[in-house]
Amino acid sequence: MILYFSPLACSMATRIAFYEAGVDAAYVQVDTKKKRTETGVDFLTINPLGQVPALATDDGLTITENAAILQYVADRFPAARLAPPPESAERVRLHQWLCFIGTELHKSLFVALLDAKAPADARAYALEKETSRLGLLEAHLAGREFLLERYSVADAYLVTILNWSAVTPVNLSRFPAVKAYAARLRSRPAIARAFAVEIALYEKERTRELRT
Ligand SMILES: N[C@@H](CCC(=O)N[C@@H](CS)C(=O)NCC(=O)O)C(=O)O
Repeated sequence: MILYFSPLACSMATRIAFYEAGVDAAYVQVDTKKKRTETGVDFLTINPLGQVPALATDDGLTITENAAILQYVADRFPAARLAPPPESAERVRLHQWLCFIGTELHKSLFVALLDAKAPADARAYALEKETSRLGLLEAHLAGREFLLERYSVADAYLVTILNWSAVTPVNLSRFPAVKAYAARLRSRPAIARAFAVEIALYEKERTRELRT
């Protein structure tokens, strides 16, 4: 299995899922600005949108979209218990949280704040979503360890996205349960390992960009 990723991007959630499941996947780094893989392949031939993550499976599928990839990985390696059983009520909740993270947090709140080329109005509009979106999460996470009854791929995705608050005006101090959750999850071995690997790759990429 090959994960096409970019350091510290949303694709890190799938790396975390692989580490949790003890899967020996291959990782191919993508320059999402140039749309090329580190091996020189035109990434648009793999994902026409040029976005990570993309997952090439051993049986010949290419899957895009975090919600689909994360559930595929969880179902492919059920012993790791990264998702509730298919068709259970908890599985519906997992799907709900994956969609919430992907649309309400990742796209609505964070994308404009991470894009240096986004107009000031777009950034302000995005930041207006902070109170309602993170407020909902705050109410849900107060007194809970994970998004669901137990750890799942939704937590891997959420901790990846919340990390972006460090480089945006999103202020987690206003949401103490969310802040504590993110700090707690970051000490989970698979998550700490994924962060260590991807921070090193991110810094390497930045150094290379500054030199060129
Ligand atoms: N809807 C996609 C969005 C993926 C996405 O936005 N990926 C970002 C990195 S976090 C990306 O590749 N951005 C580069 C681009 O949009 O050109 C998903 O949920 O997987």
